[in-house]
Amino acid sequence: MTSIKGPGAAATYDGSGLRVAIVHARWNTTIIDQLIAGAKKSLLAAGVKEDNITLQTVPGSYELPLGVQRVYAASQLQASSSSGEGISATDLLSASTSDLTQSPTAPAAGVKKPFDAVIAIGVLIKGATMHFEYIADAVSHGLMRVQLDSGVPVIFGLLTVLTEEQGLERAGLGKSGMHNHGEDWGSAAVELGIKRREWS
Ligand code: DLZ
Repeated sequence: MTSIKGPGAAATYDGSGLRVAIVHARWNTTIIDQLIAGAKKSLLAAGVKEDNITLQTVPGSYELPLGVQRVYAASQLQASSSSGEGISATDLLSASTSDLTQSPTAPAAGVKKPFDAVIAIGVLIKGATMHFEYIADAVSHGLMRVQLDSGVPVIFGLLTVLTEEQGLERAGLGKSGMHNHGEDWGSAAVELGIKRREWS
């Protein structure tokens, strides 16, 4: 019997005008790398230009909410400045909370606009202590908070798995033939990036 689980029939969205950031943790890299590849595959398939996909890393999943918040704030700052250069440490540090809540404005010619969506990717694997539960809870709430406070779609790419095998399966590296969940996250970023504009 085929499973009824999953995101439902795929709709097609034109991502050619979108800018997307992927902020990922470095713990459990084998799984993370595959999830990033899956997300990028869907973004590119939807027409998002390679140039408009930015990768940023943080040490572990616990750092994801801050990473997403600062990367998005820095992109807003760049859009309102005239330089349009890549995200610098100075941009990240100087972006204020008010930068996060500004409504999107048209950037000057040649300047990159703020990200239309951010995908947060991390892999938490349960250990012998309560560490997993605390981080999973904090990161889930933190990412939702950034999303609702800023208005930018934050795609929840945090795997909270009980075993390494469960993580490998969800990255499409297992024996069961389960698909790479990163692909779903790329598609979700495109859909929400487009819909966010319609909802603005
Ligand atoms: C410390 C830790 C542990 C034990 N496990 C994971 C994990 O499975 N996945 C992950 O992304 N990060 C883990 N970390 C690191 C924390 O997320 C965080 O980076 C550190 O506690 C420093 O704040």
